[in-house]
Amino acid sequence: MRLQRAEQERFAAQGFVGPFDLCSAAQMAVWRARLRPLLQRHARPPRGVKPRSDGGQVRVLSDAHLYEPLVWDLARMPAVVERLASLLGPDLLLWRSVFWCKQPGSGTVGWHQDLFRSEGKLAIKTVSCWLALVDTDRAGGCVQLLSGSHKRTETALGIDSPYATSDREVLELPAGVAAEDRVAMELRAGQFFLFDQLTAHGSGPHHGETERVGLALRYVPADTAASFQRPCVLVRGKDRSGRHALLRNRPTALNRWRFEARGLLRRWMPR
Ligand SMILES: O=C(O)CCC(=O)C(=O)O
Repeated sequence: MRLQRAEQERFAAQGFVGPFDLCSAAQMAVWRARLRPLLQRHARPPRGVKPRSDGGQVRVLSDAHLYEPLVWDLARMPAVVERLASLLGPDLLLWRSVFWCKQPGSGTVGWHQDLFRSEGKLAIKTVSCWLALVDTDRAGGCVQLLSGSHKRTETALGIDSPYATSDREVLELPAGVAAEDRVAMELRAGQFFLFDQLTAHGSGPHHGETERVGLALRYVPADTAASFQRPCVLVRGKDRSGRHALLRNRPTALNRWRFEARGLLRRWMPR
């Protein structure tokens, strides 16, 4: 399940690699049905985005792995974690998760790089896994990536926002990016891809008929110099530094109330 050499080379050249299979579409339908109540109850428009009265909304739910055992289980699956180990080394932490739910009629998630910072520095070397909970194609607002963009800055790419959702009907190519560098990552339910935090990505408007749902899981090598304000989950190997606060046991819903009580969920997560 490790990445083949050619896949590692593709990741280095493009800034992403996939799709890979986590499970069958039928198995993912079971996961999705079990996760549906969580998303119905807790997914919200990203911070700064007004709820739309006509539906057609992008909704997110951050860090459910800290209190929802099913997300914790998905994030630790060998199909994901073993491939990540080929890129990030043997000791791995999960430090963040985000469900991305796009209702039919929702607009774009604009091009952005995930510039994760620790104490102001770009110190969090993250590789994300984006897992499809439903089939997602170009018409249904699948994630699109700019091949090779992890080697360029946002300014060089001509994209101006760290992150934005909008009602726009098209996800236009930034000026100066060649059309062949744009890749629409169409996935069937149960598939995933891996991408570097610096790879520019976004998603187009959703013209499909059912909600498009994906789970982005963000991983770092355990020896990262970054410090996190929330506990991480050790998904492989050891935290040899002993520096990180770890959530050691499979979580329970009670954790949600613990984190909320400490006000951490709201203060720490930007989306
Ligand atoms: O799912 C999407 O439409 C956007 C995903 C994204 O921006 C991310 O995972 O960082």
